[in-house]
Amino acid sequence: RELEAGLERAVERDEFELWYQPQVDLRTGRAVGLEALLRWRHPERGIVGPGEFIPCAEANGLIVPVGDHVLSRATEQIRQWRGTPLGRIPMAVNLSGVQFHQADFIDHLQAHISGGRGQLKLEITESVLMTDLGGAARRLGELREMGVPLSVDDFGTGYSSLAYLRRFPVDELKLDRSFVSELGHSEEADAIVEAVVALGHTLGIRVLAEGVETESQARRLARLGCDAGQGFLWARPMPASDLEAWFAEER
Ligand code: G
Ligand code: G
Ligand code: MN
Ligand code: NA
Repeated sequence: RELEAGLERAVERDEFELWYQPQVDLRTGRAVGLEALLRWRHPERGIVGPGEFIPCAEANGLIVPVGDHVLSRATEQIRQWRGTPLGRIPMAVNLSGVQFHQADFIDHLQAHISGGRGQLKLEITESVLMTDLGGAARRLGELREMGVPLSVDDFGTGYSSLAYLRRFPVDELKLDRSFVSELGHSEEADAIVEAVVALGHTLGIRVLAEGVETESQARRLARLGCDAGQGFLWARPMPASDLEAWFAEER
C-alpha cells in the first residue's frame, strides 16, 4: 500500500528515469542496440529498479500511464539523439502484457511515433505472447504494419511452442540469461544455445544473449552462432549522459 501510494505520487511528480544498456555485436564487438530500462528515483530510497514496482503497477493498472510515459520519454530521447552517433542505434523499450494488450495501445504508440518511428523497437516477454496467442498474433501484425520491430524477451523461459514463432512476425529472440550463466557448467547449455540459434536463423530471426558477464561466455556464444549480447561484461544500465560518454569512448 505504501508502494502503491508512492507510485501514484511518482506518476504525478514524474520521478521516473530511463537508463540504457548497450547491446553488442558478438563478431565485431560494436554496439548495435540499446535497451531502455525504467528506474524510479525515489525521494527517500534512491534508485529503485522495476523488479520492485512493475508487479505492483501491473496489479493496480498504473502500468498503463507509466508505460505510456516510458514510450513518450524513449521516443523523445530517440529524437534528441537523431543526427548524433547514438542516433544510428536501435532502442528497445519493454512492454508489460497489460500495456501490450490494451485496446488503445496502437493509438498511443502511433501518437508517440507520429514523426516517424526512428530507431524504436519493442520487447515483450515470451510468456505474455503465450497467454493469448490469437490476440498477440493480431497485435504483432499491427506492429509489423507500422514497421516497429519486436524482440521476444526472456526467450526459453515461457511455455513456448515452436509453432508459434512461425506465426508470429518477430525480429529477435533474447535468450534468457539463465542459459548464458549455465555455459561452461553444463553440456546441455551449449546444446540449448545452438538449438535456439538454429531455430531463430532458420526463421530469419536474430538471436541476442542476455546477461553476458564474462569474456568466455561471449566467445562461446559467438562460436555457437549468437548474433549479439547484452550484459555487465560490456556495460551496466546507465543514465543517458553516461551512455553518451561510454559510446564516445567505445568508438
Ligand atoms: O533493469 P532491471 O534488470 O532491474 O529490470 C528488471 C525487469 O524489469 C526486466 O525484466 C525488464 O524487462 C523490466 N523492465 C525494465 N524497464 C521496464 C519498462 O519500462 N516497462 C516494463 N513493463 N518493464 C520494464
Ligand atoms: O528486460 P530484461 O529482463 O532483459 O531486463 C534486463 C535486466 O537484466 C535489467 O534489469 C538488467 O539490469 C539486467 N542485466 C543486464 N545485464 C546483466 C548481466 O550481465 N547480469 C545480470 N545478472 N543481470 C543483467
Ligand atoms: Mn527486456
Ligand atoms: Na529478459
